[in-house]
Amino acid sequence: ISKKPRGRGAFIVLEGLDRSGKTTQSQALVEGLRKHDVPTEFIRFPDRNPENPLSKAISDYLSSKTELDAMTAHLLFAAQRTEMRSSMEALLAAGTTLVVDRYSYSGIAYSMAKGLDKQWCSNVEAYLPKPDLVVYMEITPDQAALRGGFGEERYETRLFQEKVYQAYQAIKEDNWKVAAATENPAEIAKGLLESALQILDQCQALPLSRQYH
Ligand code: NYM
Repeated sequence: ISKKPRGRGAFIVLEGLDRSGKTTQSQALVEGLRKHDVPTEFIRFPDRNPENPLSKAISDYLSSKTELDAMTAHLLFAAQRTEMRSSMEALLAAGTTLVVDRYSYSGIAYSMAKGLDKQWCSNVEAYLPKPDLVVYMEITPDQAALRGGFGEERYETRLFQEKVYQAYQAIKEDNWKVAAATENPAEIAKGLLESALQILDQCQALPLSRQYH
């Protein structure tokens, strides 16, 4: 079996409001890439593994079992990304592409929605690896609300989602790929796979860079 030798993997992130379809699309993208013989792993933030102390602290916070100061909560989510950093970098270096459901931008957007300062929130993320591709699943809070009732978790209210939406508008970078979340899911998946394969080709020659540094 002859496979094209590959350099490093691509670091691909999906972002968006709750109910924007990120998880469905991330999983479709993983499948699509694997069908193209691209070694791919799926990661999500927050990770919810109950065996891991950081994950447990986050789950308890999201289910309102615990309360935390807004800055402390921000640091907790960022701590999980920091904890994962070396294993993510090792996978990428070994040629594995990572499809990541939420990353620093969720951290920043959800904390800004609570009134925290964008710069302070970003600083905490500064030394983490920067994605090669960020896909933003664009959906308005109105459209998201049409997808059925929100869940029970912290942040899953209409008013809060409105603030998160504004925060995403404020942090969106020019090179993000914006996908209309209300389009046909198969069409979205096709577009994302094309972008991912393209970025995979381009990023081979480039070192991984840092978020805001
Ligand atoms: N969330 C997620 C944050 O507030 N900060 C973060 O850094 C990350 C990664 O967790 N409402 C919030 C956004 C979501 C919640 O995410 C759980 P999901 O994708 O529903 O499991």
